Amino acid sequence: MTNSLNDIRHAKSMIFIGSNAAENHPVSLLHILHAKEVNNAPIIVVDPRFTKLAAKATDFVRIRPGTDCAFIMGLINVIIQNGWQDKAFIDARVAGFQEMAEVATQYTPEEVENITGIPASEVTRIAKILANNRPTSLTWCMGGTQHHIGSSITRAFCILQLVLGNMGKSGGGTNIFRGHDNVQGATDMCVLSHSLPAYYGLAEGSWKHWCRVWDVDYDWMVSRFPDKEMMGKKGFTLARWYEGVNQDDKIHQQPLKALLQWGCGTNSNSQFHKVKKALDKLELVVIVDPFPTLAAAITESDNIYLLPCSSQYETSGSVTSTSRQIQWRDKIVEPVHGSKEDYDIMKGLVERLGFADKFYKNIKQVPEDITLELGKGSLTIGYNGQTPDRIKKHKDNWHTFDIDTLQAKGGPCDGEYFGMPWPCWTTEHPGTPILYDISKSVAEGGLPFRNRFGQSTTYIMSGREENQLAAEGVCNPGSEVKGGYAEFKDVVPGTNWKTDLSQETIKSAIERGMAPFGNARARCVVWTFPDQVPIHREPLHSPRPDLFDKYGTYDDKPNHYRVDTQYKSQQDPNLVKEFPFVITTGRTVEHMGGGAETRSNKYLSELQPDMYVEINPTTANNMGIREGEDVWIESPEGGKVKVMAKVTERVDEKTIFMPFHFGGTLMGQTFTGNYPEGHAPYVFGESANTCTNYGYDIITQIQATKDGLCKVSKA
Ligand SMILES: Nc1nc2c(c(=O)[nH]1)N[C@H]1C(S)=C(S)[C@@H](COP(=O)(O)OP(=O)(O)OC[C@H]3O[C@@H](n4cnc5c(=O)[nH]c(N)nc54)[C@H](O)[C@@H]3O)O[C@H]1N2
Ligand SMILES: Nc1nc2c(c(=O)[nH]1)N[C@H]1C(S)=C(S)[C@@H](COP(=O)(O)OP(=O)(O)OC[C@H]3O[C@@H](n4cnc5c(=O)[nH]c(N)nc54)[C@H](O)[C@@H]3O)O[C@H]1N2
Ligand SMILES: [Mo]
Repeated sequence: MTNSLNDIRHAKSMIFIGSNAAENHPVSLLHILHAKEVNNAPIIVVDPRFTKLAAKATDFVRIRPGTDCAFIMGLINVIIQNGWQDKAFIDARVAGFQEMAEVATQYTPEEVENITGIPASEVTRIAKILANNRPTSLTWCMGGTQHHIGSSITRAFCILQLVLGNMGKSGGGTNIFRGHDNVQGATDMCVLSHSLPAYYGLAEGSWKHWCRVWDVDYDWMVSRFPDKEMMGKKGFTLARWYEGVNQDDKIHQQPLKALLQWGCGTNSNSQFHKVKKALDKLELVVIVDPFPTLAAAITESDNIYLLPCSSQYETSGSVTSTSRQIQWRDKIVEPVHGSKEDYDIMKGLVERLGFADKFYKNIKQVPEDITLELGKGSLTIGYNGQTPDRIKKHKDNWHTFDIDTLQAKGGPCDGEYFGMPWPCWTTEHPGTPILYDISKSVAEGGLPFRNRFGQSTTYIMSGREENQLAAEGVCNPGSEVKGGYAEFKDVVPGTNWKTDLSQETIKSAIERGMAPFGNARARCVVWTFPDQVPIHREPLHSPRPDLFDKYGTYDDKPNHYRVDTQYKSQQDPNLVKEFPFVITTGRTVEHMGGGAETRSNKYLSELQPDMYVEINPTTANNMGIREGEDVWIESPEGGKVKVMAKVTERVDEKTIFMPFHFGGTLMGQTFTGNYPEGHAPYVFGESANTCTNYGYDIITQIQATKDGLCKVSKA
């Protein structure tokens, strides 16, 4: 999130695309509705469904799932054709604009209508609203990402904001409302398979950096891997761990024998029936969770251990909010029912694996020393200025911060921003409330765009050479260099701002009024991606095979996160004949994720006791289906669920929607008897993910759980 939830109060218009914040981020509505009421800011909601957020919108745009990139490129095209782009901003701070604009011309309003189902006149009308009401705050959530072109879609969102000149401005920005509590922190620590913490990647220099932070010998680290190639190779993703066992798609490493799930709902994986098959085959499954979770019930072999851990109320430590704020949590009660804190379980595991002398030798006081260690290493994102003492001071004085600006007025935190939003470069820095804002000095929380990709580039697409640094005279106030500059290095010989643990490099940059990471342009062209400029590609399983010639998918990608991944070989033009409905999935306010927590809460279970599928009344009438009756939903991958019909105009005639919070029943068989006695959730049902299709983003491997095809029939 470039801005913050609170900063949305300054928006002059808002666009939510693939976000149902009214159900999934209800607290944010406080700020969204403030902007609507006080600034008279229009709210545009782009969603295949008329959601609870759409009910608060001024403009609802119904879109066919998986076609957002075409819509956004269409908006960009209309904006440029009418000369509504922010020319000064683009000239000063954007790279690759020409190449991108050329691609956008293909997406005329009529072509956008053909692809997305949004009337051409609406495309032009929405573009005009955005042009006339700047700055716009743009929010996307999972409706934008869970597609095989999710990374192109999200890049298109960012480019739209660049074209309108809405980046680095209060009331503007790209504001991705994050998922779980502390998921921003989890992402920053990279609890993922493709990078070391803080986005350092897996290069040799990255390993050496973290070895220095952990005070672990680099050669010892190398000796832990079969070879150096494996050390630098991305691992399996959570979305496809089960391929390591089932190998329906060929894998490129040893088969998996054991699985440790630490706070994971299991039924959150697409093609869930394949997950169950893998769970049964594994030699060892360990679950660390406050609840037994579905894995415990659904696994039929006796290979499973449950390690009950405490919840957030029974532990303390630092967490990172969606607005990049670091916050301190105090323990409310001691762990109940003999559960242990996550820290204790982790320590016990590390001790038994024999690594405690390596990784725990500098951790004396838990959790303060952990926060300090991750801050010491995470220089890339400026986690070093937020010491436990400062974070606790913010918690104790939260009432001194202004709701509009997030800045403290007087008191012990005077002038600082709440939670010292990262990057917070030094222990004197106030935090960065808005990323890429050049109206303030870097020492006061301003920043330019980051220089990461060299200083000049010749585009492969056009052969044009362009300087990647910001234009002359474009910089934060007080900058010693009046214009673009490269990242800082060699202040301490042999290091750069990311690897200099003394932090002298960072300090010297700030003293000179400059950003440690340089002052560059934001890129519209990513020359290392398969689509250098975002383009539309039809969902793998699409209801529009007539578009495959022009907007087909990628070639299959072998050895992608260690798994051969299918694209073209999945895009079968005949599939729609047998599976004519588009399936999309998501959330409801009453439940959370896989539902282990909320279906174990009797009040929430009472509010939403049933698994259901949303079906349009016309579709239901044509099939003779009544509200509350059971229907079968079947996927092309062999998954099949029997669920209750919720007949509603929220969805159109070609689309169905299922929440993914249920579990306990799999293709008609119920497993709730397998929970430890007294631990089965109050309510259970089929999992939507038994019907989600094959499909993974070409860059991130996120599962395509928001588009796909299915068959619907009366049960
Ligand atoms: N109550 C509750 N709150 C939650 C969660 C929860 O489970 N329950 N989960 C948390 C987590 S982990 C996350 S990641 C966030 C997610 O928050 P959201 O992303 O808002 O949640 P979803 O309901 O999955 O999807 C949002 C919307 O995307 C729409 N959509 C589907 N396909 C498309 C498409 O192709 N294009 C567009 N434009 N829209 C599409 C869906 O109809 C849905 O209304 O919520 C967090 N908050
Ligand atoms: N079809 C479909 N599938 C989806 C999605 C979708 O929109 N549609 N969304 C995807 C997204 S965005 C997400 S984030 C995933 C979510 O999927 P999961 O993360 O698998 O789902 P949750 O149920 O939120 O799982 C969190 C688990 O953590 C446990 N937990 C809570 N607090 C603690 C704690 O302090 N310590 C430990 N150790 N455990 C704790 C909970 O009891 C729960 O079992 O689902 C993904 N899957
Ligand atoms: Mo999420």
